[in-house]
Amino acid sequence: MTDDQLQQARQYLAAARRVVVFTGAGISAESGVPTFRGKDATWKGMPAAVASSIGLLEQDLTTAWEWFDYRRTLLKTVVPNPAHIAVAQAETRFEDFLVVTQNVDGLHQKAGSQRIIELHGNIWRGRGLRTGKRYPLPETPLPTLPPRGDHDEPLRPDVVLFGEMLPAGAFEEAEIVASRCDVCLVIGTSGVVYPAALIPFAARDAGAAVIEVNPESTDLTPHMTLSLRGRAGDIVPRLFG
Ligand code: BJW
Repeated sequence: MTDDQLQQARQYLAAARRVVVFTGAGISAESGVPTFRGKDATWKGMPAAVASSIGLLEQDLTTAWEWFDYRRTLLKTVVPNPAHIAVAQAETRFEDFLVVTQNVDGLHQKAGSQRIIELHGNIWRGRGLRTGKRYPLPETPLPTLPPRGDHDEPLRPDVVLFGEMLPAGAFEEAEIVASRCDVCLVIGTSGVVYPAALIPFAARDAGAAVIEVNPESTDLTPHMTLSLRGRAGDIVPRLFG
């Protein structure tokens, strides 16, 4: 990233009234949370994308929970990094500001962000297999797998697995807000998972400046107004203020 690129990004933000911050696993990488498509993204020999699939959950709910509770245990001690904190602190400086995250780790909330759409759910909740009722599940490791809700109903993790629908209305609301923003920051996502990856396109197609923060080039890079190469924790705090 050059100083010129950083200055341009800062100018776009200084002139903006409405901002959408679209985040993926990379924003949490510097907190110690593994990404999905990195070289170490396997568990018991399975790629993360297989462990996080509806196929595994339907076949073997206990093994699916072992994967999620393993991740919950990793996440328990993890804290927001300077990128999450800078995003949270920027919220009140704009007329309209929304975080749209693909992450299930809850770190934007921990950093203090108030307006968040979680497109892929939250790992700290369970959901009834029969009723769909949601339960907070802060304890990890869980005493029994699968955990159970009222009337002994088995719970599944309240996250969106491959092949599943996103929570009702979440994508639609994010798309509407993105299509009205002046700047969309795209932080730490490979942009390969749909429909989430359509959010930056909704912003761009409506005329917003779309600014990527990522150490690597991604599928989204050719469609960006600006791409800032580097780590979120280094770059994001320098974008605001
Ligand atoms: C840094 C950094 C640092 C590193 N700083 N950056 C259209 C076309 C093709 C396929 C489809 C399509 N529409 C739907 C599909 C199918 C499928 C899909 O997208 N497949 C593609 C992969 C091919 N989509 C779905 O199945 C979705 N559902 C759906 O479409 O429903 C409709 C339907 C229903 C039924 C039948 C048919 C249709 C649901 C997708 C759900 C995704 N779920 C997961 C798991 C969540 C639970 C869990 O946590 O386990 O969500 S998968 C995983 O990927 C997770 C993430 O949120 C998501 C995105 O990954 P992300 O965040 O981008 O992470 P990485 O690892 O890919 O990238 C990290 C980036 O960070 C990299 O670029 C690094 O360089 C960067 N980085 N360090 C900044 N320090």
